[in-house]
Amino acid sequence: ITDTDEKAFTETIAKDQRVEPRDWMPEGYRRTMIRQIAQHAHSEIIGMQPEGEWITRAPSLRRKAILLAKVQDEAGHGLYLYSAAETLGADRGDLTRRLIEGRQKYSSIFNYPTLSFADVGVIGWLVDGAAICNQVPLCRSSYGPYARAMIRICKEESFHQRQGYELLMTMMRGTPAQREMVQDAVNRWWWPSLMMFGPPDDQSPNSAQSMAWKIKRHSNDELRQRFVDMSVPQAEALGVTLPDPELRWNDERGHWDFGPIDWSELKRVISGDGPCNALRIENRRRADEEGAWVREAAAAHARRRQEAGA
Ligand code: FAQ
Repeated sequence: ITDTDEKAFTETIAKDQRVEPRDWMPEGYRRTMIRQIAQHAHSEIIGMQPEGEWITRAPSLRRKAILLAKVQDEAGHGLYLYSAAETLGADRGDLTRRLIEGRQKYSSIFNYPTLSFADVGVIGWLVDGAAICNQVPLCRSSYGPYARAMIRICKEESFHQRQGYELLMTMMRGTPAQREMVQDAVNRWWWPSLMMFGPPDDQSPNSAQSMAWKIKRHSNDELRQRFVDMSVPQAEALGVTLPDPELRWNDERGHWDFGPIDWSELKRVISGDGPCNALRIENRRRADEEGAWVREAAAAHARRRQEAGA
């Protein structure tokens, strides 16, 4: 490391320019970026499971085609993000191993079960909605490959959110039983969606450094509030009740106040003890094992082509 390296990095951040793979960066910055990008990639890949369970049970060919496309998009986001992690020197196979061995995290939200088809709609509306709130500012994140990946991913997430909302609108126009399914799904997913934004600011160990490095542009609580403010009118338009008796408009703050979040639940789910953690990881481990021969064959093919060309 030279003084010039360090100065160039500091200037890049100060001028709101992008750090690129070839640039010198502090080890802590590299580690933080790999951690966040890997967690994000793992979330996309594990996140295929809750909705994927409904592909064979979708109520119509149209809904099946839509859901299949959405889950496929999530796979695409995951692979795209693993590529971004590789630009920092991470190895994709190693990241997957760390996930399977419980040494790297993925979003808490994907450890909840999908009990009815309304859950597919609510995941689109609330989970993709929360993901967009969190990810739009990441399009201006300081690490170039991550910021650029976010632009494309956010476009697809917006489509995902709309499909979820449209699905719920359709169900809300249906029978009383369908409306009840939607309300039940909203009741189960609302609080876990608020937890997606991470611990409160005063208990978020990574925030200060990530904000200084302009990896994060807003705090966890700011983005959570933005999500609540956005979701309340959408719930009204849909005709569902959000399961929080303390939700009320605060004229002074210009925001919706909401009730306390059960942070012990987030801790439990992050530490591996959520309703579906074991199942999600077991499925991922099996998929990794069953796909091993494909990866070996692809590597052998690439090797042979390279030898033939040389
Ligand atoms: N779940 O100090 P902080 C999607 C961890 S969207 C699990 O505040 P940070 C799309 C955190 O990693 C979901 N772990 O951390 C989709 C840290 O642990 P570590 C993915 C959580 O990084 C939709 C510790 O707690 N999106 O997949 C959670 O500054 C539908 C302390 O927290 C992203 O990953 C949690 N909810 O802020 C797919 C977005 N919250 O590593 C399919 C990018 C916190 O120190 C279907 N990530 N932790 O051991 C971020 O913006 C940030 O990493 C935060 C956390 C905001 C998640």
